[in-house]
Amino acid sequence: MLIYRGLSRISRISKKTSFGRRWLPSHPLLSGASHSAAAAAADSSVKDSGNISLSKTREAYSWSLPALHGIRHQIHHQSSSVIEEQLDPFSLVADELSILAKRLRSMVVAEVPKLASAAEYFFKMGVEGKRFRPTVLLLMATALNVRVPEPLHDGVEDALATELRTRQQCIAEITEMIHVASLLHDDVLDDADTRRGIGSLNFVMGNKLAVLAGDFLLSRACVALASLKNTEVVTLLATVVEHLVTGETMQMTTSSDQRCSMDYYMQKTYYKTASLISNSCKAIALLAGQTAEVAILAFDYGKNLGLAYQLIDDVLDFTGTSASLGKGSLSDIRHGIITAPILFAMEEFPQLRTVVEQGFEDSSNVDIALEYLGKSRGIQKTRELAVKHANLAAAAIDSLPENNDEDVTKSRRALLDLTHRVITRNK
Ligand code: GRG
Repeated sequence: MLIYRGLSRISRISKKTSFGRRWLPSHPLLSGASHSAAAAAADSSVKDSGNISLSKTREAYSWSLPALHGIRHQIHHQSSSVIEEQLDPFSLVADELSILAKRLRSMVVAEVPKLASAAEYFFKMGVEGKRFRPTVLLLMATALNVRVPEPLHDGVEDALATELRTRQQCIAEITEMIHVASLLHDDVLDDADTRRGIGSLNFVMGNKLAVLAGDFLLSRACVALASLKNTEVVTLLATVVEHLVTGETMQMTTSSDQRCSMDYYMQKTYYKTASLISNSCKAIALLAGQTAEVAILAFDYGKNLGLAYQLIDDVLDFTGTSASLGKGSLSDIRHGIITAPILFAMEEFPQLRTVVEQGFEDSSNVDIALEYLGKSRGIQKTRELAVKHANLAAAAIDSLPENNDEDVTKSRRALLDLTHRVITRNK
């Protein structure tokens, strides 16, 4: 599919402004036809979500998928010319990201010194993370740009465009504050000791300050949100916070059936990962005065990109940067969190369910689960599902109303490029 996609992109790009095309049929190896019923159910379950030291063992279970690697290689090869033609999505918004980073640092300044140093912790230069969300949002803002056909009075058009951009940047800032707040609380709940390559805030300053810093960031996000004076946008982002809390609670309070359900997993994944980016994309569209139809396409892009991102994250937790099973941190399974690769493996090997039900406090159960996973197509099927969602995200961009503006075209291309990067990333 991606091979074809790479080619279809090249032809699309050669036509420069034609974004109205859907992907061509899938490559058999990555085909949706091989999707299990569970994957299909998982997909439909999130359709309406908007409304809604194991070294020895690791060696033994070394897993690889040569055919898939071959394809992946071809994806890179095929699309490299495209990428050369395109600007890197992150470079496209690099200057604006620096402005955003500076503004964020000023937005999280607190009165009390301890709270100030806690709140600014992950906004300091070098520990800002991948900035995936603000990049998507700034690109989306440009991708949905509509030029006023009749120029208004001198300077008025520019002033309006500048004001809109500032309001859309504000959405990116709010999104980052909510994201970092959720990371701080998540690390407390998981008793994590590292984050973004440094000590987690709870590890460095203790749980209490980490929770308070998260609350503080949320309150600053609320103030910024209120300043936009747009109740629909306020509702979207307030719902995101509810989703984050719901997703986290779903993860920590599962019954045995829920833990083994792909529907449940996909719903939780939407709440924990995809809701923030999907609703923020929609907010960008609403602020631009776009139609409900375009706002839904923006939402669909964010939702499917977010789901693809998390599915690959779940693969990388098992494989790390290599394709060998057990090379990842195995953090999810060791914490008893069941993700897509294990759920797919369980479809092939129902006996794995007994191991899942026993839990993973006993590390030999982790070894057994890895053994089943290695014999199954769990990793491959998870990748296939991620590809499917990445393609749905790309299809949303393809369905946007035609626009010949050069900046709009570049940003839409960059958003398409991100759908590719999300599924080929290895970190
Ligand atoms: C306080 C809003 C709030 C929520 C409390 C703890 C909790 C409820 C929710 C947890 C949400 C969570 C941490 C979801 C995981 C999302 C995710 C994919 C995080 C990793 O994002 P990256 O890879 O990280 O973009 P960087 O570090 O690059 O920003």
